[in-house]
Amino acid sequence: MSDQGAFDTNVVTVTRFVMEEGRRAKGNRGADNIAELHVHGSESHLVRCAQSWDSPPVSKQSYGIAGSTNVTGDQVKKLDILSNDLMINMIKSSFTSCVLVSEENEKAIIIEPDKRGKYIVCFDPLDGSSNIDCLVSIGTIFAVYKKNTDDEPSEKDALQPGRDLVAAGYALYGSATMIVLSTGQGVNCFMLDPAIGEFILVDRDVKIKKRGKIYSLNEGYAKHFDPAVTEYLQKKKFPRDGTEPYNARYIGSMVADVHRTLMYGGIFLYPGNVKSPQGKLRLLYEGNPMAYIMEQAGGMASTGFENILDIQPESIHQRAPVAMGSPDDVLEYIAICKKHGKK
Ligand code: FDP
Repeated sequence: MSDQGAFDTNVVTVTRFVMEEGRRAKGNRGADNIAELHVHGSESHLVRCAQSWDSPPVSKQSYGIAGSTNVTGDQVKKLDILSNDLMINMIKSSFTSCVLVSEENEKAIIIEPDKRGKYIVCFDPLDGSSNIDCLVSIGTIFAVYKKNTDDEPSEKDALQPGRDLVAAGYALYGSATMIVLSTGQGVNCFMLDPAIGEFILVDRDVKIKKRGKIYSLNEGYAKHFDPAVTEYLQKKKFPRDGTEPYNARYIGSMVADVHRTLMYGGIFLYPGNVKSPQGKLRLLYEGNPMAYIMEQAGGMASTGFENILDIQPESIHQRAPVAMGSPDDVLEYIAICKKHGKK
């Protein structure tokens, strides 16, 4: 147990936690995955990526928030491009992975033979990038698969259903910097302590509420919603069963909206609509990792018709409609989708 005195000499850091988890899991299905991931330190590299964004105001002033020019008038890279370079370099130098899929790269990155390991990492280096300029919370999302063939690594290796993930999570750069991580044994949250430069376990085995009181989606697209979405929202705003209407919250950064849903309960939606039948969010590095976290926390994640983690991906940047959060809320949404039927 952690010492509660002024100076805690027994804090559980993310590195220590993953090592202990790997040791505990020995003999279980995911044991070698977890241990291997840890031994080669790929998670700690992801952690370091998050850590480097710890002082966003300073970094953003230094580099220029959305690119173009910084305060000294120099031409600078956009933060999302910087984050992408950082992620790629960190993962490559961990010798753990052979294929990387990034939101910022049209094609999968095949790692040079001398730096290869057996994992495939799909990531969105800086999710919510349209929020950078106004300083709203943003994040990094990642999903880790194991290569399941002995063939030469290729883009195809990343086309695995979310059900086969060995680890996933996100870093949220909000009022504090937090890493939320699952290696298939529940969800744990680690907050950055800038004083010691370590991520400390603050929430162990997080579970989402069975039902929440918040719905979260971009209602600006209401004109184009499918009838099922319109009916669901009507039910949340004008309940006929004597319950209180739900609150609406939408940040427009998936990491922040999903994290609030995990913490407070409720439902986060980015459904398909008439204009974009598959919605906007990308399956490999947005839908799947967040669905994995939700399921590991006792929640659900669905397209409205199919469990997100069961989708067989066909291309690395494919989109999927998303409804995730408290199980009772997601089930209610699925029931309405099924009533309306698939288009
Ligand atoms: P962004 O474009 O700012 O990077 O998929 C990216 C994403 O943000 C998500 O983080 C967010 O949930 C969504 O797009 C917001 O899209 P809308 O502006 O269409 O609501």
